[in-house]
Amino acid sequence: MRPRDEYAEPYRIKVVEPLRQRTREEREELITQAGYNLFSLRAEDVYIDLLTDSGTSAMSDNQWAGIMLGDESYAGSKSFYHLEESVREIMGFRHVVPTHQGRAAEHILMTMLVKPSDRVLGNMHFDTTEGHILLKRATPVNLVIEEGYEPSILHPFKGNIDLFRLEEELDTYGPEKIPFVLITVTCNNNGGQPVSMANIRAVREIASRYGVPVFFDAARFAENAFFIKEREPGYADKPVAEIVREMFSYGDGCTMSSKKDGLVNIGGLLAFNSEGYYRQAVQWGIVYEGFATYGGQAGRDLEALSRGLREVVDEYYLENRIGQVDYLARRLLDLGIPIIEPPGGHGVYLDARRFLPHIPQEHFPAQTLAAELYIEGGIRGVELGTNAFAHRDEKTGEIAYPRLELVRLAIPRRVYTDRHMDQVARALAGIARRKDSLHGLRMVYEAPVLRHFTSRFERL
Ligand code: P70
Repeated sequence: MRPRDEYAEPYRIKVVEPLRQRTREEREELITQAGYNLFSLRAEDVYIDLLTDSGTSAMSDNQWAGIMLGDESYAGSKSFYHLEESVREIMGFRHVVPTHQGRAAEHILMTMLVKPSDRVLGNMHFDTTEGHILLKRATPVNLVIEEGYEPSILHPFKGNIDLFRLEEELDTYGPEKIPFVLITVTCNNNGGQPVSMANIRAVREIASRYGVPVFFDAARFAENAFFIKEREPGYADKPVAEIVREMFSYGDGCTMSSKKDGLVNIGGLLAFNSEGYYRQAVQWGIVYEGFATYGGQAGRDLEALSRGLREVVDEYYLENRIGQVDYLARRLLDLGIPIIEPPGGHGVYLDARRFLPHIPQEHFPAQTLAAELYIEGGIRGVELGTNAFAHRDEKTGEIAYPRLELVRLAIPRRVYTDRHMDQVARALAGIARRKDSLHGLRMVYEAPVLRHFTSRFERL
């Protein structure tokens, strides 16, 4: 990756969407009305929206042209065949089944292969994946290496699977109880951390010895491949496109939310090498999603995705993308603001525990920081801490707090410039100056499940 000041964005801007920043007084009022929960804000009241990198990408002129050329035929759409060609060329999988989102692809994969009391192994299953595994009354097992849980340990591949634990699981439970291993690239839940090629290859080799297939959650596959090129010995001179094909060559297929590295605003897919898996997926796809050649998407969406998959492996695009995340991370580190290091592929994760050490977990330090970031700069991130992950024991009423109190600043692809990143840094510097006056929040409403989307707070 070249230093950030040696190049500019590898695109120019053809369409713009105006942004307005509410005044500080308005923001104070709006966040109070929203119960200090950023999900309850209207998007137009947000100045820089870093809630998610999912479905928020800016499409290229070539993708927009594809929208006009989308073939809306129910069966055998030309756009489906374009997508199939892209998946074959870019990912190397023979068969593709479109779905309306990533979680729908997970639903189909789990319905095909997971039985009650199975164990589904992975580095760290994403929340929706975990949900679908639990719905099959199976157990999600996270085997990420120990370094993956440590915010300040500098390890180049914090998404790697602990191979010793993998082998132990396979040895204890065997292929009767383990339907497959799922490698999530990059590993979202610990900061968008990459998985190395050596680790992927070793997982494949070990799983094969036990006759267990390997799948990918490919939401951010191109970002993972770029990190391999940057950080793994032997890959510096290999084109990212080749690295992507090698990664997927160790898998039997994948699920994918195309709202991330598909560079589109909606959609997902399943892809396989084997005809057997493909037939099974189509069978369930038809029931839940739609016919095999559209799967809950419009033809134009398939067309845009077929083009996005080709654009996302462009190395100038990836250098600029990952370079922007890195740029924000460096600015924050220079200001002494604690973040997960090294930064991952799709965002910067603030460590609220170290930033606001005087606020105990019961007073929601990460939620406090997220709300203050809105007040200070009109910036919206997402809390990944006590609000999202604390568990209350049904019997004792005791609360188990999560290990990490994070605020994720996810960066949409091709949307904001470094000057927007500078505003994020400026807002955090402003909070740092007055942080001792913050006292945390008290929860005044919570829903029985997935409370963080609708919970409400008051300032302490
Ligand atoms: C995100 C979104 C979605 C996702 C993922 C991986 C590795 C599958 C999916 C599901 C979700 C989100 C979180 C907070 C706020 C808004 C949105 N990740 N696998 O931002 O895909 O959404 O298409 O069903 O990251 O990380 P889909």
